[in-house]
Amino acid sequence: MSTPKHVIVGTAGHIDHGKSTLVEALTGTNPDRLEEEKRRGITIDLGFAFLDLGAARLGFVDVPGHERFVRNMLAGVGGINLVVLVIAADESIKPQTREHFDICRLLGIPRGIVAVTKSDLVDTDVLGLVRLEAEEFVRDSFLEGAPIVAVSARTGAGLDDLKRELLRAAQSVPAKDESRHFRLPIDRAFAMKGFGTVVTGTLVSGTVKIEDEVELYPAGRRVRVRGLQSGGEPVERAVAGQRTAVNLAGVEREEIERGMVLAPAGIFEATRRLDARISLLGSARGLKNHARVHFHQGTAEAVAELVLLDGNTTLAPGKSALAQLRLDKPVLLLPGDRFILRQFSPVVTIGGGVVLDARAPRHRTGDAAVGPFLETLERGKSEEILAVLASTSPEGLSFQQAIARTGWTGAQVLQTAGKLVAAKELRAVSQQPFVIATTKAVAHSGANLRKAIEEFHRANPLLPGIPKQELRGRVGKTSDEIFAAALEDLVKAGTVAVSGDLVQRAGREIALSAEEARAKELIEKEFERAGLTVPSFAAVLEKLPVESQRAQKILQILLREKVLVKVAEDLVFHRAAVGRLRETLAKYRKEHGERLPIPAFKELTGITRKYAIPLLEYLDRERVTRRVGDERVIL
Ligand SMILES: Nc1nc2c(ncn2[C@@H]2O[C@H](COP(=O)(O)OP(=O)(O)O)[C@@H](O)[C@H]2O)c(=O)[nH]1
Ligand SMILES: [Mg+2]
Repeated sequence: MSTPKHVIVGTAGHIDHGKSTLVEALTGTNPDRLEEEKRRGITIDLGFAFLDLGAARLGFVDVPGHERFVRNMLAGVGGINLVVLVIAADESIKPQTREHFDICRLLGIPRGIVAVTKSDLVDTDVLGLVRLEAEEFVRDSFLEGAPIVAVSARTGAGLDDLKRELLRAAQSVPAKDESRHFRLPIDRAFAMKGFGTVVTGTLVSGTVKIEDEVELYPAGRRVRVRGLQSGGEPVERAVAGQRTAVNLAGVEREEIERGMVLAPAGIFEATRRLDARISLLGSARGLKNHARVHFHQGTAEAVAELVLLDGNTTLAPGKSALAQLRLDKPVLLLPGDRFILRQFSPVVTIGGGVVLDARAPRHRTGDAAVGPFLETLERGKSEEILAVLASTSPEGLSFQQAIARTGWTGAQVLQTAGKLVAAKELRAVSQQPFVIATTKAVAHSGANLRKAIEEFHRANPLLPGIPKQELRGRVGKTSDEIFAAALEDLVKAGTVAVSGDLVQRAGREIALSAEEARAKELIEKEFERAGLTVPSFAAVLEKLPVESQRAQKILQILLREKVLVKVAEDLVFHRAAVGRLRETLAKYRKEHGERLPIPAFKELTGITRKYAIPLLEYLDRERVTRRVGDERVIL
């Protein structure tokens, strides 16, 4: 037998229209769980119940109908994929029928069924009329053409029909996606004796299993999943589309509140600023730029300031616009999340929207790039979305950042990046960590790099090249990864050469002026003539036709060309002298054996102790000799 499909069914409709009674009639569970609810006979908070239909397991979220409790309704309705819109036959459509229905439309709930309840209270004529009204009411919405089932919880009439329709709808409704990142918006938290902290919610995507380490957003707390229940049963693993209770280790009940979200640890970041497409209900008043509104997403709610991004001062009823929402507290949001907006006061539902950028920057007024950018996020293919995110990240986009910005899985990011790299739009500028950047950004950085190298050569004609670190500093705002890729490109293209730590224009020869060339010759001669009794450099400089700074550079050139050999700081020999010394030592070894006392060395070379020691140390480093006690051994 295949595993049953898990579907969350929500009720919606006006108070006293029989929602809770219907859930009880279907499932046997009275969803009014609070004492106060039982006593007052109304649903204040969310109630839960389950119905097993074989091929589908339905988790019911029974929401309150009273206008004062719409915010509780919103906390429950966020995770549902099937709605039962309840309309009492004796009252037909009432204010919260409309408001709940608006909310379902704004949240993009894909499917539903209309239940005309309390059919026992009216005759067939009235029932027919209410049916017509219901049909009319849902025209041009996701419920157009949906089954309308008359039921009575009192007589049981129509309940089997309703179950049949529920099963049919459950089978065809798109399943919540198990392969996506795990997210569980918390709707309740309580402490259970012997267990500790338990939270419940609808698992809206992904899966979670016992022992997983998860994060409590926005608190940023890492917590461990100690136990799991779904559908009232203990399970090892819960999957998207299930009502889920999670027993958490490492956190107190008091630290948790409705609106927090459990999600994978260390990937996401809660946000206080988001860009979105919002739409205003036709029944709402116009919404002014910078208006304050109530924001509801998942089980979270916040007060938001709304900034219209199209430059208009008002959003007209029935219209949609791009807007930035600035929240009074952080909420974990991902692109594609739907939310509801309610008027600040009096509190009524006025519209909703969909998150386009959950990590939105502040925009400059009249920034013309914002609209097209958000429209790409809204409607673009995944390649377009990743490309536009990379192009607005001058430092490149890391794998982690790409996941956090898109909400995609790692596999989806890699696949999309792969396509863009193949199309040469993006470059993987680093594999470890994986960082992508636009080909344009790398080329731009390359151009800056060449310019900086040229400038360096112009300013320092006698230096072979610019140290990498200095070059990195000169090319300005780019990441190490883009810099490295750009440099590699230039080397591959044969434009630039790197030797050791130095970067230079490829094929560059140091051009010396006649005077400098003459100075170079003089320096070399002076050292060659001196042999091992080298002059001080200052003494050599005095005789030169160039000033000392240039002479220093010429000395560097001679060292690089290995004409001169640096033995110690301020102690330089001509290579011929060193060569002769090696020969002398080889000869000595043949004649006197390998042992070489220091006085013998001094005698042999005719140099003072001041030079003898650094020279011997140099020979040790060069493995011509080796120190043994006070003596040297010639190798
Ligand atoms: N006659 C009749 N009364 C019903 C039926 N279903 C619910 N009721 C009554 O309607 C009232 C409100 O029901 P309830 O389920 O609490 O409504 P809710 O506010 O929509 O959850 C209660 O007194 C119920 O007993 C029905 O099918 N027939
Ligand atoms: Mg109720």
